[in-house]
Amino acid sequence: MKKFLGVLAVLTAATVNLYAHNQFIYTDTLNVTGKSSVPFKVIFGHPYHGGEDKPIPVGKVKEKTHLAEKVFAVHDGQKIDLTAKVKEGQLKTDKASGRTLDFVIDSELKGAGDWVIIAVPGLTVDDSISYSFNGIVKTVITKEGSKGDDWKKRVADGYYEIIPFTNPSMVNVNSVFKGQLVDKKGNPMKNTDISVNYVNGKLDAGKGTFTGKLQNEKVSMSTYTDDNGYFVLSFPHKGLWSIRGKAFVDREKKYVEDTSLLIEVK
Ligand SMILES: [Cu+2]
Repeated sequence: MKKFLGVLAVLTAATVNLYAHNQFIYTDTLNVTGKSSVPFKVIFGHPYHGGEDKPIPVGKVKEKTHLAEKVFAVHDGQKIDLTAKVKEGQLKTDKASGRTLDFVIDSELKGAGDWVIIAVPGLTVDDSISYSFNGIVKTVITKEGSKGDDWKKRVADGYYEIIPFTNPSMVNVNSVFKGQLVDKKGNPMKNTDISVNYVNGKLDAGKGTFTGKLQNEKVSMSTYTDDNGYFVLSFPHKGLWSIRGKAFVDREKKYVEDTSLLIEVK
């Protein structure tokens, strides 16, 4: 009997796959030249499943929901607060629908260059596994060509963050992408899990739909940071990918802190 219980415990632990979960910020393209309004969605789920995904509600703890703790953009070294623009949204897949946090950048898009977008959605509880997630999500949009170095700077003081060495809007298929994972104080995080998910379907940020499947294989991968917090990846498909650093896990309290970066591969 004892032996039987032991096996059962292992099986239960194995089904809680914290590596596959991915909370990320989404917009249809990071190249926003010619656009005056860009919609964003903070999404939680398993984007590599494509339209078969069952989204996890963002900003929901038990029956209570909240909007984002903080959302901001950095452009030309200036911080622009977007928190008040956040609204509750939905993502409808072929199988299910789930709560998202939505916002639009429009009047802030004056001029050219890069806008680094950071969202801190706040605590979310995934009821299906009763784990709490506290993530921070990031991306970079570029208008009329990259300008300056906002995109490769540490911008989210006080939070975990992935810092890219290639502009996230200018990554090429099968080329080398290097990034660094830092902790809340900005120190490199060594030997930390980096998991990567392909947005494997047609996701429309404006309509809030996620349908179909683009690829059957090579839609998720993982690696670890080195002693200096660096990691290297190469992306097999064109499209959008979410890179996630699993910064902190407390299995006893069922609590996870992580950070993600959305990139576009051409
Ligand atoms: Cu999962």
